[in-house]
Amino acid sequence: MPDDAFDTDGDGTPDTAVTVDGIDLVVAIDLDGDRFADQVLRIGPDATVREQAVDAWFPDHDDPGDQ
Ligand SMILES: [Ca+2]
Repeated sequence: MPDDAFDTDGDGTPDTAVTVDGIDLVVAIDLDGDRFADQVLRIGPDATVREQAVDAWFPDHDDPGDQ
């Protein structure tokens, strides 16, 4: 999770990051608290929500040198 991620469940660990990719809003959610996104939702300008593969958005999310 990036430093500006939100703690939506109040446990002190950021679990949700919101960013913009082009004209889409992208929401990355850490479901299990390991600080790596488990679910990525892409919200288009027409408000449709699509789930996106996490690896497509964070291809190097398992790289320990990436933090
Ligand atoms: Ca996780």
